Amino acid sequence: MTYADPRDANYIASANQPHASALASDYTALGMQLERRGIKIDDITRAVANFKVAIPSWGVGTGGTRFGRFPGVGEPRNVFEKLQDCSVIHKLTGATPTVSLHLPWDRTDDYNGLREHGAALGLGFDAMNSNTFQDQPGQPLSYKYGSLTHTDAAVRAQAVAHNIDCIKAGALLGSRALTVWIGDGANFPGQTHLGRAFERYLESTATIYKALPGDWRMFIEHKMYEPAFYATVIQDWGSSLMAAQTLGPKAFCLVDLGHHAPNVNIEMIVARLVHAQRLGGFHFNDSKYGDDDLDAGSIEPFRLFLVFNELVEAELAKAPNFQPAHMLDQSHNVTDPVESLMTSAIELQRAYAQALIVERKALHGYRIGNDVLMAAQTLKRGFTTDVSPILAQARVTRGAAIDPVGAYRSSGYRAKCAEMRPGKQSLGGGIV
Ligand code: RM4
Ligand code: MN
Ligand code: MN
Repeated sequence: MTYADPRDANYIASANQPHASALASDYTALGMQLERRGIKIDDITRAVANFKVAIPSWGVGTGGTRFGRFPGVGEPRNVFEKLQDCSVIHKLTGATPTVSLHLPWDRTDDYNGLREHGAALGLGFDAMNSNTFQDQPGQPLSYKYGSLTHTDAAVRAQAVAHNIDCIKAGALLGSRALTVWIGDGANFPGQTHLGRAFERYLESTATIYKALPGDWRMFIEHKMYEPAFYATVIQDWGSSLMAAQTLGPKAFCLVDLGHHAPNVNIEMIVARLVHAQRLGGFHFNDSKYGDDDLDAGSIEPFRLFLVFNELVEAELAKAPNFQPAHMLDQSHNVTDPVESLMTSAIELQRAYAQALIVERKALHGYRIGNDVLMAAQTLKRGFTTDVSPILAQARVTRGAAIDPVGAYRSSGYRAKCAEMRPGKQSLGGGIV
C-alpha cells in the first residue's frame, strides 16, 4: 500500500474532491429545509466549525479490560508519538486542537520540548490529569488503600505532591487546568469511615488548590464505582459540588458521562451544575451498562443531544462562569483509536448542531403554554434532522476532510505506523 501523509493539505484536498459535489447539493437542500424553520445554515456551520474537543493522550493507544488487552498495530510508544496521532485526528476533523495529558503516563524530562513538538504539529495542551490510582515503579509509598484520602498522612502528602508536579508540568506546556480523579474508596462496608475519608479529601485538595496558578481551574471528577466497588469518596455530583464549593472559585465539577448509574438523567445534572456556576467540563464517552469506555454517541445519541441541549441553553442565556472544557475519555478495545476518536469528535459536533437547530422560541412558547406534546416534538425535531452536511461543510471550512475515516484509511497511516513503531509491549493506558 502506498503511503500519503494524511495531514498534508494537498492530500486532504484530493481526498475531498470526489465528495465535493454531493456535499454541495446536500448542504443546499438542508439549507432550504432549515430556512423554512427560520434558521440560517451558515450560522450553524460557523458555530460547529468553532466547536473544539480535547483528545485524551491515553485514548490513542488500544485499551483493554481486566480480562485482557489485544494490542493494535503501530501503537504510539511515547507521548511524542501520541501527539503525532493526535495531529492526524485534528487535521482530518479540524475539531481537536488540544491534547489532555495524563501523568506519570506521559512524563518526560523535557516539557518545553514537548510544548514545541505540539506547536509544530498545530496542537496545544488541555487539562492535565493526575494519576494516583496506580503505583509506579520506584514509588516510595503505595496507593493500594487510597491516595488523597489515605489514612496515613505521608501517603496523602505524596499524592498531593504528585498533583502539584502535574500543575508545574502543565504550566510549562501552556495548560490551564488540573483534573483530579481518584480511585479512593472501599470494597467493604466498614472498611473506611465515609465521612472522614471525605474530610481528608478536602484537606488534601485544599493544598493542591493553593498551588494553582492564578488563571488555572481545578476540575473535580466524580465516579460512582470502580476501582472501589462499594463506595468511592467522590462518588457523585453532590460530593463533587460540595468539594468545589468548599475549595473556592477556581474549583469546578467535571462530568464524565460514563461515571453514573445506568439511566441517570445526566442532562439534569448538567443543568444543576450550570445553575451552581460550577460546571467545569466533560469527559465524553458512552456506555450501555456500567462502563465508561464506549465511543461518544455510539449507544445513546439522544442522551448526548439532551446534554448538548442544556449546553446550548446555557450558552444562549450567557450563564455566568460557563466555560465548559470538552474532552473525550474513552477506551478503544476493538477499533483503531484514531478512527474512534475522529468519529467521536464528530458525534459531539453532531449533538451540538442538533441542539443549535432546535426552534427555541417555539419550544419556549409550548413550555409556557403547557403544550406538552408540541414541546417534546419541537425538541426532538432538532435530534431527528440529519445535520451531516453541516458537519462536513464545517470541516471543509477548516481545511479538514469531508470523509475523515475514508481519507485516513486510504492514506495508509496505520500501516506506516506499524513499520515505524515496532515492538511495543504495552501502554499504561490499557487499564482505562
Ligand atoms: C477514570 C477517569 C479518569 C481517567 C482514568 C484513566 O475512570 O475517567 O478521568 O483519567 O479513568
Ligand atoms: Mn474521565
Ligand atoms: Mn472513567
